[in-house]
This record gives sequence, C-alpha cells and structure tokens, in this order.
Amino acid sequence: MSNEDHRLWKIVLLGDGAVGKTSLRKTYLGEGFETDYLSTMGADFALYDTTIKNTHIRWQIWDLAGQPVFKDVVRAYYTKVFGGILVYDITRRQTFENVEKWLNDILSNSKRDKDVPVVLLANKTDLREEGTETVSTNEGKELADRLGLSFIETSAKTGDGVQAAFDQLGKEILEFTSS
Ligand code: G3D
Ligand code: MG
Repeated sequence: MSNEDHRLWKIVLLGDGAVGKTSLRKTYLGEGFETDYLSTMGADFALYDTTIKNTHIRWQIWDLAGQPVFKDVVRAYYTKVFGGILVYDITRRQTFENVEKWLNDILSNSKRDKDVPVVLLANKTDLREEGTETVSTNEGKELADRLGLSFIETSAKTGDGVQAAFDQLGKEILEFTSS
C-alpha cells in the first residue's frame, strides 16, 4: 500500500445536544477506542482506521461536549474538516428544525470548498415503535433533498444504519477529493 492510498480525514459530528452524536460514534467504533480530550475546546476526537473503496482511511472523528461559546473554538472545530455527520432526533422536532443552522455552521467555517460533504442522519429510529416519532421519514428525505445531502436513518442503540452512514460519508469524501 503506497502512502498515496492512506488518508487522514478529519470529520465532525454536528447537531443539537442529546441527538445521539456521541452514541453514534461509540456504536461505530465499538469498544476500546482511544480519544484525545481537547480541554480548551470542550471537544475530543477519536481515531479509527478503515477501508472504503480500496482506500485506507484514518478517520479523525471530532465530537463537541456542549455548545461552543467562543468563535475561536468553533473555527478550530471546523478547520480543515473533510466532512460532517449531521444528526437530528426523530422524537424531537426542534432538533430537526435546527439542521440548517448546523449546516450553515460547517459550510461557513470549514474554509474548504463550499461543498464539503455532509450526511444527514435521522437518529433514534428504534423509538418509533413507542410512537414517539415526531419527524417522519418523508420530511427527513425532503429536507435532505432540498439541502443537497444524503439521508440515512439510524439507531445508535440497535446499530441500524450506523455503518452505512460513515461509509456513505467516506464515499462522498473520496469523490469530492478526487474530483
Ligand atoms: P449527544 O452526543 O448528541 O449529546 P448522546 O447525544 O450520544 O449523549 O445521547 C443522548 C441520549 O440519547 C443518551 O441517553 C443516549 O443513550 C440516547 N440515545 C442516543 N442515540 C440513541 C438511539 O439511537 N436510540 C435511543 N433509544 N436512544 C439513543 P441518556 O439517557 O444516556 O442521556
Ligand atoms: Mg455528546
């Protein structure tokens, strides 16, 4: 494997508090992954090696502990980012209504090309059975279409869709960086 085939990709988790960002990351990474805590930022990142379309990827997955207060923190979080996982919670409509705000955040702060790939996740699909769903699949799809994002339904609890979400982002980043 040549160096050319090994890429380090910083990606960020986005979305309101308690939508499941940290849980999704944990589900994807499994047990025993290491994180580096960036105390000045209230953020951490985890490294994870995988292969997408025969390309060796090292994900550097950034996760914020809360809402960043300082502009510098926001800028550092987004700088040199290759892609984003934007999450809302299907049981809380407000988290869906804030999706566009998060998208604007990454697009305006990333300083890469405007089209930095972002995948939209409708999380907590396992709660549907309890009848607590307030945002339908169709609404999610429509929003994703309008914003030009891929759309994947996930449950960090059951693991449904989680692998697919990261794979999809990886494919989009590959296409984006090689075009
Ligand atoms: P955040 O990182 O976006 O703030 P967390 O969100 O990953 O901390 O998750 C917030 C709460 O939602 C946690 O519950 C977590 O277990 C729960 N959660 C996350 N994803 C799912 C999911 O797909 N299904 C269900 N049923 N719950 C989920 P607690 O109770 O620990 O605060
Ligand atoms: Mg979290």
